[in-house]
Amino acid sequence: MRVTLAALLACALPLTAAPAAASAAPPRVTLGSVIPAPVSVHADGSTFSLTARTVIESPSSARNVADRLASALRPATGYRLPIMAQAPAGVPAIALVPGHAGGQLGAEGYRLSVRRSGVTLRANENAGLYAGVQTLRQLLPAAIDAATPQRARWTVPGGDIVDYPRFGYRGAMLDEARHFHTPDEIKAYIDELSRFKVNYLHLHLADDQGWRIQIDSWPRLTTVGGAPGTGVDGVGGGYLTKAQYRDLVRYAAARYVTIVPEIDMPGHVNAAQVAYPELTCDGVAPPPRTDTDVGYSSLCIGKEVTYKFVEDVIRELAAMTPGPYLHIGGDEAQATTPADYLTFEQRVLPLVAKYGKTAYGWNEIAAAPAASSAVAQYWGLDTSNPTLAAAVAKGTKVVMSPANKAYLDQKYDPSTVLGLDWAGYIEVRTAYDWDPGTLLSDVPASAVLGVEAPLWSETLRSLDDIQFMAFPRLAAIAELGWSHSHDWDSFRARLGAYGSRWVAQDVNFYHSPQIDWAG
Ligand code: NGO
Repeated sequence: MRVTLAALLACALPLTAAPAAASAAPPRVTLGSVIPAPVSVHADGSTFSLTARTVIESPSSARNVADRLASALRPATGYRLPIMAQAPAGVPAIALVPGHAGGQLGAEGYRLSVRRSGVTLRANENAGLYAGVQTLRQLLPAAIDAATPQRARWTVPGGDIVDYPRFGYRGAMLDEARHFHTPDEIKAYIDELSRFKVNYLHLHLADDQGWRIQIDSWPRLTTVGGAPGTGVDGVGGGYLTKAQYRDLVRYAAARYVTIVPEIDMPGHVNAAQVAYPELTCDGVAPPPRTDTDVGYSSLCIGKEVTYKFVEDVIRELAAMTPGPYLHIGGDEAQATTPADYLTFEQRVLPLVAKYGKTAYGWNEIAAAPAASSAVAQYWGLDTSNPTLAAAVAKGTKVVMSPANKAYLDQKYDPSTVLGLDWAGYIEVRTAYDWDPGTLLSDVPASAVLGVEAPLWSETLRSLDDIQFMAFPRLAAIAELGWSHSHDWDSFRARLGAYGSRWVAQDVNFYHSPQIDWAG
């Protein structure tokens, strides 16, 4: 069922007649109607009303969060919501209180208290205040997400929430190489994923079809590798300039999202070799590729120029990436012999550390001893992986992206037009019903940094396409990363209510038949 904005807004109007049918009733927002599920929720039966008199109280140190909160609430309410250091006596406030919120909350946790007289949000760090703001947004009626003023009663259910994440790494990945997505599209995706407290965005910036990030010392990577027509089926093309990348890093950081750049190697390098034929063993440029085959290209492991190229790329990427991780791919190196693969990884993994970053790669890197100080991203279909387990015993950390559960590019069911199906169909429940800490029987939960939901874009061109595949499954993966509890019936009910928020934001999403979409 497609919920229309008109139906949704009708639900939010206080003066409408009784709903015509039960299915048209507005989802009742309770203190627990939040995705991801908070650690503890105690409703007290009171209600806070956001009105034209409400102010946002914030010290200057939390100004960024206050600005984000105000800009989230102003469009639909039409209220001024001024930000001030101290609310005048008797004026209802949403107060942001950074610092000294208790060790249990860590950097990203928060305490939200909603009373009739006002709302108080406490956290140790601004990241925690921002997480709390996302919770508060979900406690208002869904019409709060509309872009223009709505006539509604803006109430928040009263009580207390204490919340902090299960895992420190909660990621999403977007493939910029198969089809390029513009900075504005990436920003729109960041806006949506940060609502679910996702805190890392991994950008897959190079593959066989295209190269999507400016590297000054190798300019043809983008002038050739990012030229028009360098997408799957010859559609699209484009690349991020350094200025655009830095702007994205800043935009993400203002939403407490850290960018993780990936250059895939030693395989998935056809676009680089088209631009620079010296990166092949015979020095002959291969033809450009716009099909979706994998596993046919390899850097030339025995040539010194390979390592000059790799080091230049790593150095330039590290210099514009404040986050801790730099992803060097390493998957599907079928065109590299196993011995060459080890030679390559033993030399390249330490280069990432040389430029001050933690090396991160697909789980194949676990075969190399140098991966003991790296992070390996598990993308397999199995419930054990001896090579990864052996690396973990020596120190490798793991991010879980099992392709048959966490891959957002896989079709929901056989009728899904977009997407691939090599890992199986992934309906919402399949995306939700697993535990990142225990899925791999030979990897202890203590080695798992968290989860990531990759979105490969062989079949995806527009933002609409991205949203349709990501939502609602990204919400499921985000809950696995954040929440300490796991309950399908509860998630299903909260997701059904959340649908009206995507409607209000005009976000395209899959109306899974597994969910009762309210509104
Ligand atoms: C695989 C492959 C990618 C594909 C993707 C499609 C990994 C890590 N390597 O995942 O090149 O785009 O599947 O689902």
